[in-house]
Amino acid sequence: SGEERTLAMVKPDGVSGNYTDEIKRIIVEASFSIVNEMFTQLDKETASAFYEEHSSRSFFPHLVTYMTSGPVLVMLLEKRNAVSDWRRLIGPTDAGKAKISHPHSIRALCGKDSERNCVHGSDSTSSAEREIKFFFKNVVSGDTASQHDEL
Ligand code: YYY
Ligand code: MG
Repeated sequence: SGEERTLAMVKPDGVSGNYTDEIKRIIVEASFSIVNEMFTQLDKETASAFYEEHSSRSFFPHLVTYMTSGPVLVMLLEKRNAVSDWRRLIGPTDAGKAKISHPHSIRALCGKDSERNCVHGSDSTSSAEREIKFFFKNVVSGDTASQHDEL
């Protein structure tokens, strides 16, 4: 069918700033289906494992603190070209720069800087596969009833 899946997340600053409804409107408007979603609070271990690829970076401890500072909304999105379309919608990592270079992006809308950038998106189809499994272990194609049993 050409459908593709990606993992999206509204990070703690997006949730506490009450941006989830607006972000979901943007998602639906852009023709994504929300296949599954989960509102959850990440603990240190889960946030560290999710961002494992960045574990040697200087910003990592601070990133983990930020990601565990409040609840997040994790969403499994589906459409054609979901991975690249969602990355384009969220804009560049540094939300401060996004406000200038991509003023209509989601990170420009609700992010603040290179850490508190409001939303996550998988950066490739292989990352998407890993991240979807990370949060929605029990999802098989077409199954919408699932949960993360380690949270
Ligand atoms: O995929 P994306 O979220 O756009 O950026 P990554 O380079 O994968 O970094 C992941 C995450 O780490 C980013 O969303 C915020 C945080 N971060 C940071 O706190 N400081 C940086 N200089 C770079 C990234
Ligand atoms: Mg990334």
